[in-house]
Order: sequence, then C-alpha cells, then structure tokens
Amino acid sequence: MPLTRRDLMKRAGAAGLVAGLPGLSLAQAGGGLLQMPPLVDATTSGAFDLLARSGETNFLGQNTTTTWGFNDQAFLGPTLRLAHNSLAKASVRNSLDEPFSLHWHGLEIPGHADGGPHQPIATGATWSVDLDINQPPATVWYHSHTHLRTADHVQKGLAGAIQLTDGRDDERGLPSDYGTDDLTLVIQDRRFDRSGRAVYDPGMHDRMMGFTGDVILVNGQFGAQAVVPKGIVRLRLLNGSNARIYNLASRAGRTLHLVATDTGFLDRPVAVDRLQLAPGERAELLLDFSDGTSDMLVSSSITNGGMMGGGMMSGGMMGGSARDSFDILPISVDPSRRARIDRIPENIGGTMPNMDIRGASRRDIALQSGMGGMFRRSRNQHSINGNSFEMDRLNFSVQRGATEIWTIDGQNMAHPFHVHGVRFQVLSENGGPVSIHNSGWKDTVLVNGRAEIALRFDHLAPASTPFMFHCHILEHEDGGMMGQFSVV
Ligand SMILES: [Cu+2]
Repeated sequence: MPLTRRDLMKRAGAAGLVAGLPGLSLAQAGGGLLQMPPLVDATTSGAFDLLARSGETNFLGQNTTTTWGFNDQAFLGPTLRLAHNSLAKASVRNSLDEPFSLHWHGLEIPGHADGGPHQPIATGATWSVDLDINQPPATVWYHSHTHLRTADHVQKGLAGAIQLTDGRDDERGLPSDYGTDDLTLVIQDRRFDRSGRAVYDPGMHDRMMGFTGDVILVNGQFGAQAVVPKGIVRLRLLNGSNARIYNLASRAGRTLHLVATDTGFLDRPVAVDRLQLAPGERAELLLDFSDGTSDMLVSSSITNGGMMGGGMMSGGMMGGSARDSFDILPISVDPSRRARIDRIPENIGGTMPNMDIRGASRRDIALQSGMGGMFRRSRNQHSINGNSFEMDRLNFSVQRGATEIWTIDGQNMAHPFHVHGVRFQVLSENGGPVSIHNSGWKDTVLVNGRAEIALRFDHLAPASTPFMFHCHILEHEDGGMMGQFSVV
C-alpha cells in the first residue's frame, strides 16, 4: 500500500524537519495533483475584483496555519488574465484586520495605480483603480507592498500571478491551455514547526540574510504532482519566495527552452540546462514531454553566501548546515492525452531589448547591509547609497521620457533589484556580457556583484505616489534597502 502524505508527514513531524528526511522525495510524498490557482479571465470584461481575506490552510496534513488569500482562496490569489493593451478596472477590498497595499509587479503604469507603500487599503475599504495597460505580453504578478510589512504579508499569502496576453500564443506555437499544457507555478519556501504550522519569525540572521524555509511549496501545495499531456508543456515560473534563489533544472536532463523573461517574450527560444530564478523574477520555459517519461523539476544547491560566503554567491554548500537542494515538482505524463503543440517553435517573435542609450544620464545605486547594521539599535539594517528607506523622503526625481543608466552595486551578497513603473534592459554584469536569463526584458535582476541597467521612464509618478526601487529579498526591503523616485 502506498504511503499517504499523512503517513509521511507524521514521520516528518517526528524528525522535526519535513524536507530534511533522508530519502524523502516529493514523488513519494503523495501530495495529490497540483492545482492551478483559479483563473480570473478579465480580457473580455476588463474588470476584476480581489477580496483579501483570512483563512486556514493545511499545508502538510497536520495542523492548519492561519493564512491570507484572495477571493475563494485561503492562501494566495487567483491568476488574473488581462489583455496586454487594455484598461482593466481593479477593485481590491480589504477584509483583513490590518491595512495592506497591493503592488502590480511588472505592470508599466503610472505611480497613482502602482500600489506601493503610499497606498494602503484600510480594513473594510476598497481600492478601485484603473490599470491602463499597454506593454508586451508577459507573466507578471501582484503582491503586498505594505510599509514595513511586505515580508510578513507575502509569507501569509498576499500574492498571485497575472498573465498579460494578446491572444496570439497559437501563432507563436506556444501552449496556452491553462492548467493543462500551460502551467502557472508559484514557487515559495516556508518553515514549519513540528505540528505542521508554517512559521514566520525572522531572527537577526534572517533579517540580515533573508528568511528561507526548508519546505518548497508550489501554488501553496507541498508534494503535489503535475500530470501533463504528451508533447510540449509551458511552465510559467514565479519566484514568490521572500529570499530564496532557485537554480532550476530537470532531473531527467530535459532541455529547458527559455521563451520569456520577466516582462516579455524572447525573439526565439534559448536552450539552457538550468535556470536561476531570484525572488520577484518570472521566467517561461518549454519542456518536451513527447517521449512520455516522467521528470522532476529540481533546484540544485545555491547559497546566497553573504558576509560569511566571501562576498559572492557560491554553488557549493556554505557553512555546513544549509540545506538548499530541493525537489520542486514531480511531473508525470498522461500517455492518453496528446498536447496541442508537439515541437519547440523556432521563433517566438518577442522584441529583445535594444535601448537607445545615447545621452543617457548615469546613476549609481549601492545596495548596502553594513556590518555595523547588525549591532545598531535601528530596525533599518539595510540601505541604498547610505540611506535607509523613509516614507517621507524622495531619493530623486526624473523627467518623463528620460533614459538613464543605473549601475547597481550589490555588496556582500546577491540582491534581486526591482524597479517599479518600468521594464529595463540589463547592459552588463560585472563588466561582462549579460547572462541568457537576463537578456530579455526585465523588471527584477539578481545583482551578484555589479550590474548596469538601462531604463526609460514613460509613466508619471508624483511625489505623493512615487515609484520604488528596492531589493526583492523582502527582509531587506522592509529593513530599508529601498528608495523612491518621482517621474515628472
Ligand atoms: Cu537584498
């Protein structure tokens, strides 16, 4: 008789560490079939509602955790499908007992619609906002961006995926049947106590390095298995973790065909054998399951070394105790179903970034978590250019239509750097060429050393609702590694 998930969780509870059980693979965990978040298709209606609510979630078959979600979900929110060039009327209601703001991560819209920390939605209130969307198709997302509370809120579940579509994926030869050959995968890590409750209690080390967990959830599920048709399958990956960087690969050695980065399609698929995905980043992959054999999406060892790690991210295990290789998602093939797409397309037709940077002004951005911060009384251990984030201080202002080149300097450890209101081009990494996964349009880039990016500011953001730029390790963001600028 196969082990049930409950059996395994009981054992895991005894061991105190679910994912730490020797030999426990997700394929054995029996977490059921992977569920997609419910799809809210607003491409026709041009309107959608999100109701933030509290609920109970049983992640591991033991005790439940009080979590937050949207609409019918106790944890996370629906996938929103929006037209890439449309006006979408959003209505966000707060039935939680504390305020939150909701940021549309990757949407290129004006500051007044951006949902940053200056736009909290009070308990019982509704935020109605018009999202005037005009940008290439992409997988973007929404999440809490609440002053000092983003890390806690995203852990609780205030996040979800958004598909920006132009309805032309058939022409591109891309799978687009939601939940069948087109899977949305929200990847997050969590810590659990012995009773199976998710815990978020960041200590000093977590606030310095970012909070990571030893259990990986996909769409809020642990141990669930995806079943796909024979043929080409599209994975829309969203790293919704607070701090963990994944280094994704196929255990069976399948080629990963990268077709999209954060904010747009590539011109053609690029074959890679692994894909780095940092917090806040998205990527779309095609995998070929024509041969009918099963697989496991895994994340191999990757440690954000930080101050103890010699200043750079390392491929090896650091410090001895860190466990950072994971099974992410077992994928098996239903041989009775044939996928609509049976070969990897040669072209996708996306526009690769090639910004005109003549005359662009330059700006230096230093991401800092000073040694001194560890010992200061201040909550703000992190800063940018020497300043921890303050709600009432604008860091700078740029002219609408201006193009700038920013040099981002990430000291001590790798930081995923995100800018609101724009998509950007990565020009160089550590003075050299740009890695493949950063070659398309981006809104978040993992800066491991130094990176140069080019940005053009097309949307207005007044000083009252400015755009944020920050590290997407959420403990760093809340700890002050964030700034804000207006576009006038
Ligand atoms: Cu950071």
